[in-house]
Amino acid sequence: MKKDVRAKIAISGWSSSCSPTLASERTRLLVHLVDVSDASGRSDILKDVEIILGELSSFGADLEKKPMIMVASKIDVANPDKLKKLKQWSTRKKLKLYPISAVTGEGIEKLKFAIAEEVEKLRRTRVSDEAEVSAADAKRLTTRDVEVHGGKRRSL
Ligand SMILES: Nc1nc2c(ncn2[C@@H]2O[C@H](COP(=O)(O)OP(=O)(O)O)[C@@H](O)[C@H]2O)c(=O)[nH]1
Ligand SMILES: [Mg+2]
Repeated sequence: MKKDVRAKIAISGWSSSCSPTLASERTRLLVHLVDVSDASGRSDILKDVEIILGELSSFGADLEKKPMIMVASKIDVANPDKLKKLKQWSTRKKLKLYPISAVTGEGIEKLKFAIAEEVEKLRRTRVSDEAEVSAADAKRLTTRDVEVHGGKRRSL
């Protein structure tokens, strides 16, 4: 891979002291920002998107399996062809795409609300998953023996 292609993968909660696995545990949602202008000097937008996805997989922490939303950035100076390709790709992958511009502010509020909504949804899903596990645990505890720390067993 060419060095200039390597993206800065900014993952919330991921610092240099944090392993990809820990980052993965802390990450509910990926926001994949794609520059749809010609400022980058790069021509094949979809190839670049796939490279980023490949990089995510290469960490081996299941980051690529996280829910993801797409963002088309620099929409004020978009290359219409790149934008069209990204739209088609996102539709094919069933991913939502939000166009934004840091210069005009277009789409920023919409994106912020969409991120908040998605994260909230994912948070609720996790809480209900945990509730299911607790219910299963409670059921297990109705049997005569329970496992205690240190692997010893005692009767209820
Ligand atoms: N026209 C336009 N320029 C932008 C936008 N966002 C960032 N830039 C400019 O693009 C240049 C490179 O920034 P950016 O691509 O965001 O960061 P980099 O890839 O880390 O260098 C800077 O001069 C920014 O001011 C945008 O939405 N529209
Ligand atoms: Mg850039």
